[in-house]
Amino acid sequence: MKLVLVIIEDNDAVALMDALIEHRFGATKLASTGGFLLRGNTTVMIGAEDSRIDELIELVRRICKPRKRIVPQTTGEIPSPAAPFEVDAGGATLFVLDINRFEKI
Ligand code: 2BA
Repeated sequence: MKLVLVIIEDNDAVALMDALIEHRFGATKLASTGGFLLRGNTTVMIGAEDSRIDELIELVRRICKPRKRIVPQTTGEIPSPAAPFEVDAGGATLFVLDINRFEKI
């Protein structure tokens, strides 16, 4: 058993959750905030059998496509007059963790 943490853009969340349901993966969706941009993103926790991890990663790859995004600079919450900058957005950041024990009570 593995726990896969998938951090994605909010824009991709609905499509990914739909695909996870369709492919019968159990998942929990959390609202999260990126440490660099300090903007909302989505973290999805998925517990899955080891044999299904490649299938899961392929699903994420198909739905969460990388793209560029222009981001205004801010000082805390306040927009700054400094030039906006470009970051890679979309795509997904995944962590695959070993799980010692999984129970539903
Ligand atoms: P953020 O930390 O808000 O980062 C958003 C995007 O900003 C990053 O996309 C990257 O393109 C850029 N970026 C991040 N740190 C940077 C830096 N020091 N200098 C220049 N550009 C930088 P991703 O790398 O695809 O990451 C997307 C989101 O995934 C991150 O949002 C964060 O929430 C999470 N993440 C990425 N790496 C992580 C890690 N090692 N541990 C935990 N979470 C991570």
